[in-house]
Amino acid sequence: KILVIGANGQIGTELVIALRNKYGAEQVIASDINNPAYAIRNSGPFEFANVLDKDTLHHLFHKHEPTQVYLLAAMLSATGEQRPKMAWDLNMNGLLHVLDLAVEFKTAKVFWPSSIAVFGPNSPKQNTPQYCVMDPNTVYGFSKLAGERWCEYYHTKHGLDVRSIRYPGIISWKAAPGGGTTDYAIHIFYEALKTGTYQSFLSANTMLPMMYMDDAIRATLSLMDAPTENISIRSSYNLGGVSFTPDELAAQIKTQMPGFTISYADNDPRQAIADSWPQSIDYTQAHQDWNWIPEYDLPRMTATMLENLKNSLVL
Ligand code: VAH
Repeated sequence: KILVIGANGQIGTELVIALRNKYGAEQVIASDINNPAYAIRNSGPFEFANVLDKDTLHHLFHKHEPTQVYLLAAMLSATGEQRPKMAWDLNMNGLLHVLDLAVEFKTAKVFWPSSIAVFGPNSPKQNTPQYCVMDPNTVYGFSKLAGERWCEYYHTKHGLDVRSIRYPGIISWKAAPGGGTTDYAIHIFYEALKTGTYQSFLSANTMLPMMYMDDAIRATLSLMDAPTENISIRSSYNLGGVSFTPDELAAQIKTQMPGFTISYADNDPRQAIADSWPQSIDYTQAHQDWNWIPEYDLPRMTATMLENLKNSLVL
């Protein structure tokens, strides 16, 4: 069995779908603190779980004896700055509960997402390397940095096969994002189709590392399928896709929707968060260890997002 904790989230929803396609629906237990989202409600088993309630989690591990666990429950960067202590508690103690239970129940593999938010104002901005100065100044960022240290520690001290990816901003349409700084690059597509215009909360030239969800899911499954001897990074792998600015994204949308217009709000608190992050990521290690190559560039991502949103019910 495979247990996905945080199944209702932006990534969790699509991981459940991908894992059910790969292993069979009945093999993948989706769990979350809230009711299952539409996309996963009728496609396989679901369990309520609050990742901070270790007793409930213990019961789930005992009942299902998962061979793999994917922990996606977390509070993202923007929301984390509004509720810093809750973000720290959820992101840190949720991970520690899962690491402890995975050791206790001898779970074969654990996946835990980190983020390019682990880099900070003094990290190199271009082609940010796997190892460099990391001074994240958001609770989300340093909770992910501390989480990486815990993952490596549980691998070293307990032999736990825990694997992790520093996701860039992820663009998708199947499930809404929750409180991220990069979410402008999702909202823009909904607004383009609904109203033909979008006011970006990040400034025109804010360059950020991004990735279309299908690439992110493929990277995750590639990492988890790789032979353990190929895994040279037990903190978290840098992962890159495509970097762009709001202005570049708007220009790409205009190639398909000539009437689309973008405007820019100023002094949104998320601007400072974005300015503390890298602009592009060096993912050499992921390429060397498990052959990572992104497949979605900006034109393909834009065309795919518009096409799917036009046909979906969410507008
Ligand atoms: C956020 N989408 O904005 C997340 C991600 C790199 C960005 O961690 O917080």
